[in-house]
Amino acid sequence: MHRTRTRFAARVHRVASGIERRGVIATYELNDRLLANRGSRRRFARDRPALDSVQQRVLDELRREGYATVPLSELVEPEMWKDLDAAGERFRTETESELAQEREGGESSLRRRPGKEFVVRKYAYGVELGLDDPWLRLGSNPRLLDLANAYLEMWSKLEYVDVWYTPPAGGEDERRSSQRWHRDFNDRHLLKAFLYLVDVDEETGPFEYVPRSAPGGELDALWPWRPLGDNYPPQDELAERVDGRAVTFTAPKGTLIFCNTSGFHRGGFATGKPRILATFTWDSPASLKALSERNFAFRADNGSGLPGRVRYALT
Ligand SMILES: O=C(O)CCC(=O)C(=O)O
Repeated sequence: MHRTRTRFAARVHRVASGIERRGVIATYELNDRLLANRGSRRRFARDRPALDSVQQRVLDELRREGYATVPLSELVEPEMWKDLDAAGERFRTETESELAQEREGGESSLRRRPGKEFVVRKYAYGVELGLDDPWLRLGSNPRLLDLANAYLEMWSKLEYVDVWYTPPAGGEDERRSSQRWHRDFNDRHLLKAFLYLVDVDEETGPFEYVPRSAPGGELDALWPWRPLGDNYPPQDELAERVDGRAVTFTAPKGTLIFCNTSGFHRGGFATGKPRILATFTWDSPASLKALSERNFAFRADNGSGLPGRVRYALT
């Protein structure tokens, strides 16, 4: 009897989660084709950003390969990079002092996410950020936002802003979660940026990417992106199919990597040195309606003077 009831409960659970999945997928597709994204495409089409030659070069490469890199100082005022560099150093010092406390068995307030404990995060989820935050300012900076919008061909939403500290893994550790090849679940209209805050070499867990694997690219049929799809393929099979075409981003501090991470990517398997980076995600309003959740709430202290596309990205 008990056995029968357990089986019955498992079946109910399976059917219920199947229905829930179908509901999430339908909500996403409806918002992509008809509802939320239609309005954001219209807004973009009414007022297309004029890109300068640096932005245009990045956009062309993104469209062709799914990624592009640029020194941040070519995109924003040198003063802004100086402030971010200093803020990155402060995060490093605070994190390293708390990590030392943890090693000695003391309490720490370091933020980590279940399932991806190897990354220490400045914000994780549930923070309130205003434009006094240098990282939010960068994620909503019109030079970056115009690029994201031009790539996605819509007014995008800034979904995620954070700074990550990844200590070197222990000698016995194997690659876990995002250290393994995967497609991001967030959206088919997706752009991420990673700003290296330290020099990243092979021992620092560089970001890696399979060019042209995002939806619409030559390799998009390899375990294709689907809403709520299975986004971690068998790793050996993927490596075989990719056949050495993956790019490894070893690069100096201050490098900004733009990337459509609905294509295959992995990274953060630091072996010898800690990796510190800031990361940003822009995606479509449909994603926020169905597939993803913003990690911050925008505090609009004096937001009334914001350009429309910046306010849209943050709210
Ligand atoms: O840490 C990395 O280099 C990869 C991160 C990643 O997979 C992601 O942000 O989706």
